[in-house]
This record gives sequence, C-alpha cells and structure tokens, in this order.
Amino acid sequence: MGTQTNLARRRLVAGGAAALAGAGLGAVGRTALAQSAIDLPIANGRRNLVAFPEKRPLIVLTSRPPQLETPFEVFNEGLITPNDAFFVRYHNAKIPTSIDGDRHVINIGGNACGKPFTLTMAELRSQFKPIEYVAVNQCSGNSRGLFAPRVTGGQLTNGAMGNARWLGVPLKDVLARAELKNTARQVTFDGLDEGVMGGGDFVKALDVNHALDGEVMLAYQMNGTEIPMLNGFPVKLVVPGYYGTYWVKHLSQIDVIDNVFNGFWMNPAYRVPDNDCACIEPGTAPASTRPIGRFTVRSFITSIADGGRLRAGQQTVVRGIAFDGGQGVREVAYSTDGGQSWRGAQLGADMGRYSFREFTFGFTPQPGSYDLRVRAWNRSGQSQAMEALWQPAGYMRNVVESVKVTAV
Ligand SMILES: Nc1nc2c(c(=O)[nH]1)N[C@H]1C(S)=C(S)[C@@H](COP(=O)(O)O)O[C@H]1N2
Ligand SMILES: [Mo]
Repeated sequence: MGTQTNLARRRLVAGGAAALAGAGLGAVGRTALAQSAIDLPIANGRRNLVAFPEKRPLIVLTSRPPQLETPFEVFNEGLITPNDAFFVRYHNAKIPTSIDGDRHVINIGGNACGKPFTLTMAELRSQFKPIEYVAVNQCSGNSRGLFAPRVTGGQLTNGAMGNARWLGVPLKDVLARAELKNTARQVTFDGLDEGVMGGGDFVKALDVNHALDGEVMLAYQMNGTEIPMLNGFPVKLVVPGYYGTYWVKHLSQIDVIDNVFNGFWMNPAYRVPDNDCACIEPGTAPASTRPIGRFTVRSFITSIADGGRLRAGQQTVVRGIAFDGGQGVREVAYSTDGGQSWRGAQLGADMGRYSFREFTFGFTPQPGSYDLRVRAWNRSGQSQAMEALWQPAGYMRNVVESVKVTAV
C-alpha cells in the first residue's frame, strides 16, 4: 500500500494526548482557533462555537470529552449533513487521539461464539461485499434542553442529529464467520475509548436477531470518505433507525453472549419507560423500563428560524426535513395558524427509509404574526406528539414544534 493511502488511513487529533488532556481540547490542531458564540432558545443562553479537529465551528456542550452540537442552519444546507458539521457525542474522557487505521483490528469472541477471530481493517474492506445506505444518526437526548419541566443532562437543542451515507459490511456477514452457538442471545460492542477510572467503559448490546438483520453494518466510510476521528474512525457500528447510543465508535470488540447484557450503558442508562409513549407524568417514576430503541417520527422547518421575519405579500417557499425509525416518511402536513388548520406539504426525493426526507410548502403571508408547524406521518401511520411527552432522561422528544415568524 502506498504512503499516501497509509497517511489517509491514519487519523490523529492534532496535538495528541497532551492537547487532549487540556480543557481547551478542541482549540488545538492545524485549524486555527475559530471561536464565536450563539444564542440558543433555551434557558442556557449563550454557547460557544469552537472548531475541533476535522470540524467546522460547532456548539460546545462539553470539551472533555467532546460533545458538539450541529448549528441548526446546517440542516438547510442540504439533506446530507457534512462530515465537518456532524455532531459529536462521547461519554468518557479517555478517547483515542491517534489511530492507525491499517493496524486497527476488531476482535470477535464471547461465550456464544463458536469460532473467535480477529478481523483487520484490510480484511473488512477486501473480504466482504460492502453495502451502502443513507441513515440518520440521532442522539437519544437530542432536544433535551427543550424539556419542560427541565431534566438534567446535556442541554441540547435540535442539532444532535445528522444524516449521512454510510458504507460498510453487514454485521451479519462478519458474524457468519464466528459460527454462533445456538445459545447466542445478544451481541455486545465496545470501542477504543475507556472509562476514566477503569469503570464505566462504553459497551452496548443488541439482540442477536437484530444484529443479524443484514442492515446493521460495520461502517468504514461516511459520505464517501473515511469517518472523522471524532465520529468513530476507522470503523463504527451503524444501527439504522435506532438512537445513536448503539452506534459504537472506534469499534474494537464484538462479543456474542448467551445472556442479556446488563452493563451500565444498557442498564440503568439509556432506558425509557416501558409503555406505548415511553413517557410518564413529571414527578412520577416509571413502573418498569426497557432499553431505548427506534426513533419516533420527527419533522423540522429548516429554512426559517423561530423569531424570523418574512416579507408580507410575497411567496416564500418553506423547507424542512422529516424522518422516522425506518418505515419512511409518508406524509407531512403544515399549519400557518398554530395548528388550527392543516394542509399537505410536498415531499422531496426519497433517499431511502432511514434518511431525512425533504418537504416544502409555499406561503404568502399578509402582514402579521404566524405560528408555523409541521407534522409528519410514517408509512405505518405513526406521527408526532401534539403535546410534548415527558420522561426523566429527556429522550425521544418528538412534539410538533412551533416556529413563530412575523411578516412585514
Ligand atoms: N465508542 C463510543 N461510541 C459511542 C459513544 C461513546 O461514548 N463511545 N456514544 C454514543 C452516543 S450516545 C451517540 S449519540 C453517538 C454519536 O455519534 P457521533 O459522535 O458520531 O455523532 O455515538 C455513540 N457511540
Ligand atoms: Mo447519545
């Protein structure tokens, strides 16, 4: 392999471990420190925008570990979220700062694996037939900062999501080599990052049937190029339709096990009330919980922000995005009067049932104030909540959002 390829397959967060140890983590590297601030429509007020390695300036929730939110205007740039604008979420501060993509391996084992083996990146790339699809990655806590009553956790607005084209190998094909025992019940996934005191290592699990569905993939490309370091270089698990928590980055260990995995990040973390709405009354406790699963249906206006101004008497084309947990969007309706009356929006091109779907509608306002709302349905008839649902972790917000504009 030529030097160029080798270089391309090596990713490091410039500045290395020393830089990462500092609080100013993102400010280091080739990219000059690009810093500004943004006012967010939540009680937290102003937030800094900082350019981390391989990233344009993004909203910083924490810098150690990096937790970066995509500024919402990016979703109006196009249906694919550019790699340098894609949000970043880590749990533990001990994240990899330099990975040689050619030397990285994935170990496959576990007590229900008949034939443990080690897979190199070169083998992953050359010995399996790749698949490709567009899919949304959304953090469970996307929009948590909009919860009322408020909940603890990262006070995100709506930018902990992104839509990318993923290329990789079906997990099913890799597991076919592992000769699963018939006792196999779950498959666990671990990446190179570690818990700070040795505990809390981020490990996730899927039921074996889900792991073998042929769609869950070991992705090594994102939007036609290698995955940015902070998004999981050189290989990440892609679990289309499921919340980002399952999309394990820098994937290095896969275990097939004969039991239900009960590690911290499956229990008690990332669980939702075990009922139809995954919600409870504020101040109460859920009777029982289950691991978070598929996305609920959501839609957003992207072309005008809340508080924006329109020109009275002139037609505006309002644009936005909708998505769901994998049935695909069937319909989007819009209202310009705060939800009293609704009409159908036009849907844009279908880029696959896991992708953002564009919608547009024309609107010619008279002078005055308008409360714009959009509501999507998926192909199995599921839709968005008309009143915000509440739950203690601040997951799964999917209420019909309101964008208030003035026409002058
Ligand atoms: N190795 C590792 N993978 C991880 C996490 C993590 O902390 N470590 N966080 C998960 C969570 S909760 C989310 S929302 C997604 C975010 O993916 P991104 O950082 O590529 O946007 O990564 C997931 N994969
Ligand atoms: Mo997340």
